[in-house]
Amino acid sequence: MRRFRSCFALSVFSLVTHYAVGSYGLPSCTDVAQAQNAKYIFDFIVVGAGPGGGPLAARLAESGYSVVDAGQNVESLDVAIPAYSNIVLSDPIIALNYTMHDYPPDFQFQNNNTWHVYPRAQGVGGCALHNALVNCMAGLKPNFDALETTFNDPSWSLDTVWDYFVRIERNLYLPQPNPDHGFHGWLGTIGGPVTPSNGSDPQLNDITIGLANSAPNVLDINTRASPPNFTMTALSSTYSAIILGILPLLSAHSPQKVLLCQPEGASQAPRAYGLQVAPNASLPVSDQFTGKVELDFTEYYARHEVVVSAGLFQSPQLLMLSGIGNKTHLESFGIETVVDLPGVGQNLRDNDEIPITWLLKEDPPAGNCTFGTDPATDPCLAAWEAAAPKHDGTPYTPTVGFPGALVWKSTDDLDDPDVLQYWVPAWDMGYVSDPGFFVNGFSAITLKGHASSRGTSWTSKNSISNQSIPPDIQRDLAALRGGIRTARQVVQLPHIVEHILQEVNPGPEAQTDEELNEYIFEHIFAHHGCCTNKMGADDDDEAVLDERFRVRGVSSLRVVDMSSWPDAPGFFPTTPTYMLSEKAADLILQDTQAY
Ligand SMILES: Cc1cc2nc3c(=O)[nH]c(=O)nc-3n(C[C@H](O)[C@H](O)[C@H](O)COP(=O)(O)OP(=O)(O)OC[C@H]3O[C@@H](n4cnc5c(N)ncnc54)[C@H](O)[C@@H]3O)c2cc1C
Ligand SMILES: *[C@@H]1O[C@H](CO)[C@@H](O)[C@H](O)[C@H]1NC(C)=O
Ligand SMILES: *[C@@H]1O[C@H](CO)[C@@H](O)[C@H](O)[C@H]1NC(C)=O
Ligand SMILES: *[C@@H]1O[C@H](CO)[C@@H](O)[C@H](O)[C@H]1NC(C)=O
Ligand SMILES: *[C@@H]1O[C@H](CO)[C@@H](O)[C@H](O)[C@H]1NC(C)=O
Ligand SMILES: *[C@@H]1O[C@H](CO)[C@@H](O)[C@H](O)[C@H]1NC(C)=O
Ligand SMILES: *[C@@H]1O[C@H](CO)[C@@H](O)[C@H](O)[C@H]1NC(C)=O
Ligand SMILES: *[C@@H]1O[C@H](CO)[C@@H](O)[C@H](O)[C@H]1NC(C)=O
Ligand SMILES: CC(=O)N[C@H]1CO[C@H](CO)[C@@H](O)[C@@H]1O
Repeated sequence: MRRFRSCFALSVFSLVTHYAVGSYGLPSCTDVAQAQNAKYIFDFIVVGAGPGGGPLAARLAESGYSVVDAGQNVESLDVAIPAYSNIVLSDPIIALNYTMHDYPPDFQFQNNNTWHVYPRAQGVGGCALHNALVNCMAGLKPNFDALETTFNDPSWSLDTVWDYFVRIERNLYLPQPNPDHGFHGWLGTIGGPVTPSNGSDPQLNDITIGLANSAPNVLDINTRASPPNFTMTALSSTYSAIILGILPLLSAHSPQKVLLCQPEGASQAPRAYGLQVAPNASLPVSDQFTGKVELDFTEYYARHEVVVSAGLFQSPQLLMLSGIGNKTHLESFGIETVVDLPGVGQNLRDNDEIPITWLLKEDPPAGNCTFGTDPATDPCLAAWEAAAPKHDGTPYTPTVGFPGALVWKSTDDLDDPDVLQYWVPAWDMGYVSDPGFFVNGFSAITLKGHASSRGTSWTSKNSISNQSIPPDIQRDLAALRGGIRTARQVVQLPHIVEHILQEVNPGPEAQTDEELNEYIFEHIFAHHGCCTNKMGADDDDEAVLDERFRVRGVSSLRVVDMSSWPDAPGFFPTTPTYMLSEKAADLILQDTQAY
């Protein structure tokens, strides 16, 4: 209870104050209710329509509640074709560029990526607008086992939560029925067990056969049972992000803070009753930001709840701007503390990824692709459009883009796989400023799930400054080195070796642990950041949320997005976060019926 002391002090204080007390305390909820402008009152306000907020907002609206959501609809080829995922990253309408400090300035290694941008997207779909659309449920058992144990609640078991995946999936690649998959949801999925693509490139077809031979148990990656330690899988991908046509959208409204009031009764926690927004204001990390201007504020009110789903950086920032966070930190920005919740912005986690790249002997047909917008000049786009609706067998088809993945345990003592390696028939050094480009590139990316690095997302009004702890944990580095070495063995297999011209990164001269470590430190990348408002038990001082996603010490306020996870979910976070969003919608609807 130590955590809530300041909020009790404040509630006693506000009993003797009145509405519009400004910085001296919270307005009384009774006064606020009378003052609310009916024009701007909704049942729920959801801030952010990414994988965390989108499905939840849609479910609340579907259940008859009025919901308002900040974000704009983006429709373009860039967000429809997974192969365009590198182009869409620089789309000025949606790009949000956060600055990331990988290592302390005095650390012996520095990342060789001069971009130093941590990409995020604004708009309906959130980062699902510009991500690689990988839909992967593997690696989640440790996450849900931990949640089940923390909350002593079987509704968090992987088996139970899996029902949400079945609910949302519209599987386009497996025969029905299948107890692990859904066929009627809103998330179209493609891919599945790998079959040599029937595309136009004999070289890639042959390599795919070689990859499949490297792990004879060709299994679906999205099954309730953990994938075996070394198995060939395929990644399935979505066509559609989130269909949110039913929502009234508030385009480009930038919330400044959550409005909080004090209910009658000293023992009651402050209540969230709305949002202060600045219409037409851009986030400082957006291309549309043209400098500081005087902001006009409008208030939107919520009859029931405010749900913050603005992603791993913006969600803790919004809480902090509302007076919810580490008291010492808030004071340093002159923000009055309503709830001293030191976990806000802490516990920044991510997956770690490291590429290994080769040149192939032949240029693949992707060499003819222009990644353009006109099928008349881009033969690959023409092929993609002609193959609608499934888009099978074209150079832009995601199953060609991801011919397969290997999943294994980095050490025998683990119960579940913690490493996933995906193969890309392209030059892929991750999200870097100057990746170089080779038409005949070929890459394997090793992704360490449940990585040990921790950081902080400290937030000031205009920037996100943060620090990640370098991956100096033996197990993480060993797992990444193991990935590079495994990939080198795989490309020696028949059907693959004859197509390899040469290894380029890190290059055959990097062999010892030390040489590989140096390469890893300089080229590690990640974009699955999370966990900055973690769910946790009552006795966990770092917990920001309880198991119903409620912000501790405040009523009618929840956080549902990547920041809600205590640990990075599995290997790819989007589909797990869609599930979280669906579960949160159920909990909110249950709790709302009780009003
Ligand atoms: C380049 C890249 C590739 C990726 N590839 C994959 C992949 O292949 N598979 C996978 O599973 N995951 C992938 N991810 C990760 C995944 O996309 C993210 O983890 C996920 O989108 C996070 O969801 P979210 O809802 O927490 O936040 P976000 O997706 O960041 O959504 C937050 C939303 O809130 C809005 N918002 C923020 N602040 C405000 C504000 N103040 N006012 C109003 N609205 C606001 C934003 O505009 C945005 O729409 C990738 C991520 C990146 C960046
Ligand atoms: C964000 O990054 C993209 C991709 O590199 C770039 O095109 C854009 O100019 C950047 N925007 C800002 C505001 O830095
Ligand atoms: C870092 O990048 C520069 C420029 O791209 C390149 O010349 C240099 O070799 C790189 N260093 C390493 C260690 O990869
Ligand atoms: C590959 O394409 C040919 C010709 O279009 C077709 O007959 C065959 O069935 C396809 N094979 C697969 C595995 O899709
Ligand atoms: C997978 O497990 C088997 C048997 O337990 C073991 O022999 C093998 O080395 C493991 N492979 C990897 C890549 O961990
Ligand atoms: C927002 O900008 C649009 C276009 O510039 C304008 O039409 C609209 O009135 C603005 N809204 C507010 C609330 O300022
Ligand atoms: C709060 O932030 C201050 C300043 O950064 C830090 O010293 C302190 O340890 C934090 N408190 C907690 C409980 O995390
Ligand atoms: C790519 O273009 C070259 C030259 O125009 C052509 O010979 C080749 O057939 C094309 N490849 C594919 C797969 O279309
Ligand atoms: C506020 C804060 O902690 N900022 C830090 C972010 O990371 C860089 C690099 O490690 C530090 O220099 C900043 O102080």
